Amino acid sequence: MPKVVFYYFPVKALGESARLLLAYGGEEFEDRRVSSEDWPAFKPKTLFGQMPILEIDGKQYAQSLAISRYLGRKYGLVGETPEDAFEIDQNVDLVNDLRGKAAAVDYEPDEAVKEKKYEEYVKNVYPDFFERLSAIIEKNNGFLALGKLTWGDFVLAGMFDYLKKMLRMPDLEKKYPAFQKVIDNVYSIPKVKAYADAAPATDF
Ligand SMILES: N[C@@H](CCC(=O)N[C@@H](CS)C(=O)NCC(=O)O)C(=O)O
Repeated sequence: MPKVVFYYFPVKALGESARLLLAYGGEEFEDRRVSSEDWPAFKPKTLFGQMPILEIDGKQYAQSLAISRYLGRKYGLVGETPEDAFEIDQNVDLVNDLRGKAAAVDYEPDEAVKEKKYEEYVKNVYPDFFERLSAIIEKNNGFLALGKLTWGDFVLAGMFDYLKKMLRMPDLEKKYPAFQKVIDNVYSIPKVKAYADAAPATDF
């Protein structure tokens, strides 16, 4: 059996999707939550100077979406055809675009610029993403693509708390109930639920 170690900060954010997928796959893995104090020493030892990192028998793999896509392929969550895989990728990229917009606001160092940008995005940027993603999920019976469970659902469910924090919308799934359907479809899977129930509590 390969030795699998997953490295990320002690939050869900960009790492939880892989943790949930590893749990879904019934993979024995070491869930290494690297503290911000330990990160500077570990950073130079990582492939791209970033986490998450998936390590399999000592070989490192980087980039959260590539990791989730790989695990999805491994566990039969990529559909049947290249076009199926494309549909998942495009919808995951849309979710990731929303994350990128929210991050551009949340990580803006200048407070005045940040607040201005936030107001602008709340009015002119975020609603379009919410409407599009909700329509996609409704059309797909509560999933992100293909009308069934794919690795894309794990990406959305895994980063949802992080998204809400950056969007400053703690009730996003109440305003757009489609998101809750994806979350329920992922977290109701027994192996995923068992992992999530036992995992350390984190805010996002
Ligand atoms: N595109 C990369 C982004 C990874 C990333 O930004 N990681 C952040 C944490 S969420 C990080 O490692 N920050 C610490 C640093 O860059 O020193 C991915 O999706 O994995």
